[in-house]
Amino acid sequence: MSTIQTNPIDGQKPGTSGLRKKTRVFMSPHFLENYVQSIFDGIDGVDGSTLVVGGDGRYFNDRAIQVILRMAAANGAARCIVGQNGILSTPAASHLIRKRGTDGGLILSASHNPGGADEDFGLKYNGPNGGPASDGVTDKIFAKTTEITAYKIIEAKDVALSRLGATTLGDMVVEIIDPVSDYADLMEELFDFNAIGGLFVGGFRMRFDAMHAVTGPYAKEIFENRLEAPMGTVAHGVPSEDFGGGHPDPNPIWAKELMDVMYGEDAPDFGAASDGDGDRNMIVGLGAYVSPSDSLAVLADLAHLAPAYADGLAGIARSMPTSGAADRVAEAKGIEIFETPTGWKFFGNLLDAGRATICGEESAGTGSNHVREKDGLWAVLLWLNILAKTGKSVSELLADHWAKYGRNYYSRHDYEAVDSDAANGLMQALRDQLDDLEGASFGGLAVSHADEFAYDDPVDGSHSESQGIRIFFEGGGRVVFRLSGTGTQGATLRVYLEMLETDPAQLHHDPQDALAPIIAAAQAVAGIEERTGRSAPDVIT
Ligand code: VG1
Ligand code: CO
Repeated sequence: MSTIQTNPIDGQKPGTSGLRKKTRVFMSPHFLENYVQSIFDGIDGVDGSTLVVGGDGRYFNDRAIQVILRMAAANGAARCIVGQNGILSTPAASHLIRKRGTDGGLILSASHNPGGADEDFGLKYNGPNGGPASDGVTDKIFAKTTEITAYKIIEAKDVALSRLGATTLGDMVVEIIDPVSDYADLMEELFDFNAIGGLFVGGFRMRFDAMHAVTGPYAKEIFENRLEAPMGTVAHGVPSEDFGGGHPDPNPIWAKELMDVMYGEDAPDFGAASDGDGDRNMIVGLGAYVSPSDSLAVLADLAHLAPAYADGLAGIARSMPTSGAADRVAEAKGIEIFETPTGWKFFGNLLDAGRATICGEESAGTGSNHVREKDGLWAVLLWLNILAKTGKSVSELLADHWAKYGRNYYSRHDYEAVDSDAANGLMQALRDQLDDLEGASFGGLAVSHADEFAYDDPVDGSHSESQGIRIFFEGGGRVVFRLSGTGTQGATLRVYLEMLETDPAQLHHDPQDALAPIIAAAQAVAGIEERTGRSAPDVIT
């Protein structure tokens, strides 16, 4: 074993979901090693521990895993459970951590960010409950990065990641497992596979776009093998190091090919996609794109149609920028609704405590208490289970939902790679004028309330500040301003726009049209163009 002297790494504060950097940063001398040692030290060591290790298969995934394994061995870990060829989707990793009762795991992914030598890489630690490290643990890991002086690693040959079974590395056991089977078994327990399979027997057609990312093998096993959907139901199902040169982000912009199919001639009945690491989902029916916030609300409303949720939900949790659609479902059901900061780590305590059963984010993440991550294929299967049990189409279910609860028109406008000082200046200016906003009017919309979101965890009492600026308008509109914590270049300003509509005659507009007054008010109140030099967002979802 070697102890290698090193120096602290500057400013490597993990963001919304672990540490994300340009791949070349992770590949630079000692960088990955320093961060891995900081994780091990931040969780008080891994002596005698069992860890799950796997990633989304992007460029550098396999090399990084070899380094992590040699370091885990040097730090005294007893066992690492690794997905074959280094592959594990994020929800599958979360499930394995829980199922095998391990001390946590390391997940290698930059999620929906592109992959490749000149693109993005990421690494995060998930704890024994299977969920992303809490803010407290993340702070400890960050503190270690600023004081690290040495890391431990053994010298050894590469582990053959393709060979199933157990081998040893130093004194540590490395167990290579099939990344798909445990996860597919779990899905089969949660959902009514007979009912869903019946859809396909009846001629129901679906297209699942794996976007050249990690869900390909999972989707093929679940849809084409276990549910016997026709071969070819899964598109772009072979994971590639650079996601086929694409941007594995399941939204109408980056999954345009799927949108074109679903809105084209001879479209299938149902379309879905997932992201780089398999935790996000996009749902689109025949000519009916489902916004993630609506998806959360519909799934929460009808989850009892799936066996795992037949007894109802304990509560629903949504991130603050997610629309209020789920709130009215919770109200109608008489169950608790929680509003948390952005990022799945904030749902963990609520799920562990049995307070929430289903959680979701506006960024195409939905999940439940079956794991401690959002789960793309889980959401697709719950939709299919609901379609099978109701016999309705996606557009019928949406229409029913809006008729019953009203429609929260919703959109997110992203301004990417903005100059960091300009973005911070914009946020600070908003912060400074919060007290003066109440009662002020922007393009005819009066502000009813404005604040900066902070969260007190109802389970452990921890407090998180500066989680986004919210401006509420008279009549049910809202805009939220927030800076992304997952980008790797400059700052990304996210502007979340929402408007509640309950008039039955006004439920079928294009969201951008319905939101036009809110969009104008958002631009006016924040001075987006003056401060960032951008006259339009880069991505509208
Ligand atoms: C984004 C999303 C957030 C999500 C996070 C991780 O964070 O807005 O909702 O939890 O990505 O998603 P940010 O800080 O860039 O807005 V992913 O699929 O890692 O795993
Ligand atoms: Co993801």
